[in-house]
Amino acid sequence: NAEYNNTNTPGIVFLWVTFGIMVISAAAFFISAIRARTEKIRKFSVVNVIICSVAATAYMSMAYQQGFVRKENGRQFYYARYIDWAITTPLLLFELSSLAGVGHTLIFLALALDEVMIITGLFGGLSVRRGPTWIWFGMGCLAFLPILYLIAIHYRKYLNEHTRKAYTFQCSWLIVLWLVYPICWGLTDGGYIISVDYEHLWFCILDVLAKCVFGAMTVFAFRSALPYTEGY
Ligand code: RET
Repeated sequence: NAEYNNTNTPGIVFLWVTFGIMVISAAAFFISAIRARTEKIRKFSVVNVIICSVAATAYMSMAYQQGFVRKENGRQFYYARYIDWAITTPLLLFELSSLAGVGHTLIFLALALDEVMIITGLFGGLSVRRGPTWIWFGMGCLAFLPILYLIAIHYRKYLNEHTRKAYTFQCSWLIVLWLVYPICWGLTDGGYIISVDYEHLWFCILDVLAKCVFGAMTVFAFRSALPYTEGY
């Protein structure tokens, strides 16, 4: 059924609104980067400029009804999301890792696992046969588990009295939101349970919370903790 498998007016509106939110957020983080008084605050601001600009690009491509392929079952598959996630989720993990003050080697490990998670989601979503779809999904979840272990448990060893509160909040926020993504994936690209318009709605809400709000918390709400983060 065409309405269910395609983006209709509501979906287009969600996509343009989210595009606008990403552009405004990128501009706010840019101003924060220019005005930052310490290099650490500037670093966190710049990471968020990149995250929101990349997301804005993906949202524009989807709002213009590009950035998708049509699967053999007739449903639109928006690969633009995965280009966005492949670039922005490592940056979000880099941001959280920098807040914890862990070294480059552990950051590298988290980012590599994150890439595996996103790319398996892409191949799972592209697959039309049901078997491979869920095998890919399982593999993505397998990559997600060690990421959760690293940020929820291992990274805590690196915290100091100044960063502990900020990290605990940001880490909890990230984990709660990131756990919703695979569920949403199961209902959309994986299981086709909900329509493409609702797919956009839920991913728009998640992306604004996981990128703009997450970044604003780090850069604005927890600004005073940033100079105390370890590393360069
Ligand atoms: C997939 C499917 C494979 C299994 C898992 C997934 C997790 C995705 C996540 C995405 C997070 C995206 C964010 C985007 C923008 O801010 C790829 C859906 C575990 C956690 C935070």
